[in-house]
Amino acid sequence: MLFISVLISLVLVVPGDLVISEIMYNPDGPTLGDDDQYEWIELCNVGAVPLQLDGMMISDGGNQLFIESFLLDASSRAVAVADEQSFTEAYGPGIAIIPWDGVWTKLSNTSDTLLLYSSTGEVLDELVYSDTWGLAADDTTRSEADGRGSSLEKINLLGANTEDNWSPSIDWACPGTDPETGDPVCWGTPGDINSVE
Ligand SMILES: [Ca+2]
Ligand SMILES: [Ca+2]
Repeated sequence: MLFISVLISLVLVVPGDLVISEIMYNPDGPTLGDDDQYEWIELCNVGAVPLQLDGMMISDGGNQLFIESFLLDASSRAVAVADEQSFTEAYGPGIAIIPWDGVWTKLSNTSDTLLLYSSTGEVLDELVYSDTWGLAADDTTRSEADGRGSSLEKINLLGANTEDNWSPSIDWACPGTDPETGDPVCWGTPGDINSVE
């Protein structure tokens, strides 16, 4: 077992191995709750070998999340969450949660730059998102991901972090109704394949 651990720790993580695959930057207040309790960031290991995330960092230029020891299997996802108790109460048990130290890097509800660093300080992924991403053509108000219950999901995990490759989540575990539109309110797919992939 020690031998296996040493081998894994020697795997050099390079850009493209690990990606930011989904974010909940503006949780729906009426059905979910406050941002500082219910925001989360999903990472996906799109490589072929397990990755040790210990020493990696997520930052938006303000606060930093220092990721602690966590082994993410190949083709698997896990989430860094603002508040583990709130997250588990909302989504239920069984979703892999990435342990971190520091202060939650609160995700802007307008636009933000999210950076994922390797343990050696290399930028593994960079997401510059906006609350205009995913705004439906016939909607003049706000995107489903902007406080209406959906998360923002990456469509092609191997593609670029451009607006056309990210979309509000759809059709998964819709526990509420949008008070403005009457539409179902979903909360994304943390730890699971994205609804728009
Ligand atoms: Ca937010
Ligand atoms: Ca997901």
